[in-house]
Amino acid sequence: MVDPNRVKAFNEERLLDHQTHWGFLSESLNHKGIDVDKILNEIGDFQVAIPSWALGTGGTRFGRFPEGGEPSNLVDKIKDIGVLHTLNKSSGAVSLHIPWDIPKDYTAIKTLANELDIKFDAVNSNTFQDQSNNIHSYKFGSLSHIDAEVRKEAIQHNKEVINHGVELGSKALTVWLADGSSFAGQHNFRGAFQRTLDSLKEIYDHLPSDWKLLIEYKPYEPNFYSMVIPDWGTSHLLASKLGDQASTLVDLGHHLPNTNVEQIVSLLMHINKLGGFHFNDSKYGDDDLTVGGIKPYQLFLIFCELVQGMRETSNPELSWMIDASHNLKDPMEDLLQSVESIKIAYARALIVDYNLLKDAQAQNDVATSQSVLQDAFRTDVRPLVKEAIYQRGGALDSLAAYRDLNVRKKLIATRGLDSKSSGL
Ligand code: RM4
Ligand code: MN
Ligand code: MN
Repeated sequence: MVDPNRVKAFNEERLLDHQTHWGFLSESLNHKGIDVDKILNEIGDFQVAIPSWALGTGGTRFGRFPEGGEPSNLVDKIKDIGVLHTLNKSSGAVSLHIPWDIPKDYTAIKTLANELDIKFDAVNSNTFQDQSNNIHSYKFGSLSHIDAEVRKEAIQHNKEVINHGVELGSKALTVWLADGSSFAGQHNFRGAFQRTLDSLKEIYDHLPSDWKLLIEYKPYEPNFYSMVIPDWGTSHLLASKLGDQASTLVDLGHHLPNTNVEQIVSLLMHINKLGGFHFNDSKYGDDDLTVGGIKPYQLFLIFCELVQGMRETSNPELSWMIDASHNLKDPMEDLLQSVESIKIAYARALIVDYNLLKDAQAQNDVATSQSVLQDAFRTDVRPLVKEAIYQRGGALDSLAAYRDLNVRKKLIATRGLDSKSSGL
């Protein structure tokens, strides 16, 4: 684990440089009438959950090239998140995936997480793979399956996931279904939808009263003709039929190319039905690339809607999670970059002059509307994000600190080159 004193020493070397940049930026933000302390707090408070499967190297269906030193159990995974959080003070939550990461000793896991200032965010169920102890197969679906016995097993699994989450202090269950059909005629659409709704009702009835059910959607993959929950409309239809505790979860990669995700975010928040967010980036489909790596402007526009939604609607607090696959990079480096990207987009969205934007919109002044957004987007907010993290005790440059402290080398030395992480 990382010694906070090493982070301090690392920061000392960079402080002067940072202060020069921060001095300039804070002055110009003040000049624009922006409440800098308020924004610093908002950025500092923002925590993004790390999924328990993201600490290992991802792969494609062709191959996987691990770096070594991977955490092979939940304790090690939480320790790795502790390293990230010590460096960036922004990854103070874990999102567990069951059954890849079933907690064996709740008290021990909770104590460790508590020591590292890590909370338990949404728990994720998995009915997209058969597990060795499955009685039935999910080959032809789970909650939508034609056979009631298979549906029963999938429902029971989700209830067990809730029970694990209750023990740890989670407050939400995320359901992503791989259910669908790959050939025309394979499914009766209405039948598959109705069975899914009926199964979700049983899971919903098992939720504690202070829990949420977050429903993900995805247009294709692993099924390529139809998915039972292909889009936000279907997810919302299910959530609205289930009740107040159910809402839609937007995963950035789960859209057809060029979908206007920011509009989806805006409308879901307008009706208080946006429950959570999975961050990643993509060029073609569910590529699970580093968030902000390909389309940073889209990420910024999404954050503009999130910021306005958080200020102007009664949408409940969201569950934020990174949902990416790290094939080519050290997973921890990728996660540090992801969190930084998210905070940069958030910071840019926080400095938008929304009053000016609304005035311009009211006058149909299209050029000014665009300029207002681009003015914020083109501002280099990195010193703002650095300052927010620095004030919380994090590193001025988390990726450089990670490398400086030789974290991966040390993990390989203790865990070995072959240690493998559970997950996809
Ligand atoms: C899915 C979906 C889920 C995640 C799995 C691993 O595509 O994004 O959120 O749990 O992948
Ligand atoms: Mn997801
Ligand atoms: Mn996905």
